Amino acid sequence: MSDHRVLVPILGDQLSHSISSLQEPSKTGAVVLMMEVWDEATYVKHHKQKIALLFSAMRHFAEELRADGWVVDYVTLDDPANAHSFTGEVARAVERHTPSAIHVTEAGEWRVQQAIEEWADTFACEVEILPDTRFICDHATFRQWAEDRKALTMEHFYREMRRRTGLLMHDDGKGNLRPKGGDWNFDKDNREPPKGDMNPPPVPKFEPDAITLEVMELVAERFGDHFGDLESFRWPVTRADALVAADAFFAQRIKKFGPYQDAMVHGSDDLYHSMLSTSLNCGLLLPVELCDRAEAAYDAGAAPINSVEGFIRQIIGWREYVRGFYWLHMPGLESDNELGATRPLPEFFWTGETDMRCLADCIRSTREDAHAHHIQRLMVLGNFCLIAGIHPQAVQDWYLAVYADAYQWVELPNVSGMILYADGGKLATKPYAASGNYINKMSDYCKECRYKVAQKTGEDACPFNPLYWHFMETHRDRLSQNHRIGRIYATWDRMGDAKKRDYLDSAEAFLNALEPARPGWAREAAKAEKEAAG
Ligand code: FAD
Ligand code: DLZ
Ligand code: SF4
Repeated sequence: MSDHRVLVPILGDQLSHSISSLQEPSKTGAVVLMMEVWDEATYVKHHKQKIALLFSAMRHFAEELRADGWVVDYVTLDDPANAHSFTGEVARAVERHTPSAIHVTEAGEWRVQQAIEEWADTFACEVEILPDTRFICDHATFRQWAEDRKALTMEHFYREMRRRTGLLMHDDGKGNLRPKGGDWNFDKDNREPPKGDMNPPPVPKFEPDAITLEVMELVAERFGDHFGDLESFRWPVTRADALVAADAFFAQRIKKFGPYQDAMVHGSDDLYHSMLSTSLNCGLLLPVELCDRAEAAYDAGAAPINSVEGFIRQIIGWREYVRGFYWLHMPGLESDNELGATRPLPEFFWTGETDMRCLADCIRSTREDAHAHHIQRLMVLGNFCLIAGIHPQAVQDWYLAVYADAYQWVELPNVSGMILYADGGKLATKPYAASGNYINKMSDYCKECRYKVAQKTGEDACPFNPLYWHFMETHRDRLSQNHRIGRIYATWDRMGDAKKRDYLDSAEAFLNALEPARPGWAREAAKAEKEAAG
């Protein structure tokens, strides 16, 4: 029997030395359990780089813990006795170590949390589930904030988080806490279209070390049929590397992060974005430390307020808000489909083979880097899924599978709420539907596209144009009542019947020609494979 009495399972997105489960037990009285498990790697068929990122970061983190004096029991995927699931592996570890207690930090995802909550009944030891203190807002606080409100407006939540953390706040000399820069929100200054001579400084890339190379070999062998390129893997996999990436962002790119936040340039995935979400979401970096650094850049005069406020808003505003929203609305959020969308995801979301240059480029960067930046996810890929009426679960599975930063708590509110309006407007007050005009204004995509952005109908028209009006017409009953979007129907009605018919026919011709994704990519395929394997 082992002397170690507390078992501390650390999940793949809990790779922070400050994680709550590591704070209480003494190093000599604990065994840390880390598990590479088949079920987590395949419940959707994650991008190869996402699996490589997590396995490599987990292996590096285990080494760091050992160097720090912890006893770590690390189960690799190719362990012949691997039980394939978190609960199965904890059961094996309980047999090996006979702990008197399990201390675990709450899971990021609802599905995993359900499993953890059953451990107290499954195992003959005490199970303590600790809060994830890396987030600023705990579940109870978000619930309380949401309880008294009719609308869950992100901006109101964000201001509370500013007051609570003191980030970008100062005393006005009369004892009042005021936002730095004189305003709470500078979003209006963050909508510059791209310029030809932007030249963003390059994002640091990290050559795979021996651990990463070994993991990449494993991923190529075991997950070769998953979406995405593997050889181009260059993500940070340790805190030290993630700090190098953060240093580069704060030294070189944050200055222009704000103005070009919504810009899109063909062939350029990162522009002035931080590219830190993969490190943040698995725990290599912490949200508050990044916000502190952004504020320090502002205080030192090294970055303007619109960039710094925009960055901090994404993190203590949107990131915290979507997490609270997710836990408030799960499990229903997963199956919400307010607009009754039924179309399967098109095959080109996996192959990138489409003449729509904007979509092809976003899918290219998704395949090459397991990343696309926010406005690509929202206004190109997401906008297409919304106005083409793609089934929410197909869209959720795609986003969850293809991005290296995707975990359901952050992916689902963005997909169901922000892009698809599948939650019926709980998150966004109106659907973010747009024609080709928006993409043309904010990108250089349209100039060389086979479709003509200025053409409204017919075979050469930018498909976003007829799809936009087709979507508006399809959901007229509901959307004409929406005060933020309803007025658009006056424009539609002024077009007259023939023009309207033209739009609707063009959209239907385009939609009818879409090839649905072949089975094999997403959740259904993973389920069928698991059943076939017994
Ligand atoms: P930056 O542009 O540098 O932004 C800084 C940070 O702000 C990000 O690292 C991220 O932590 C946070 N952030 C920004 N926007 C959001 C947002 N809407 N929700 C939550 N956090 C935000 N982000 C994820 O981390 N995981 C996801 O699975 C994910 N899925 C998305 C799906 C859709 C449909 C949309 C529209 C957005 C999604 N986002 C997701 C948000 C955003 O696109 C990514 O966080 C961002 O592109 C990551 O790149 P970055 O680190 O360079 O971000
Ligand atoms: C995403 C993922 C993958 C691919 N693999 C593992 C794994 O093998 N072991 C692990 O501990 N976590 C993994 N994860 C993350 C989990 O699926 C899940 O997203 C987090 O535990 C949050 O609940
Ligand atoms: Fe995309 Fe339309 Fe522009 Fe082509 S013309 S790049 S399809 S928005």
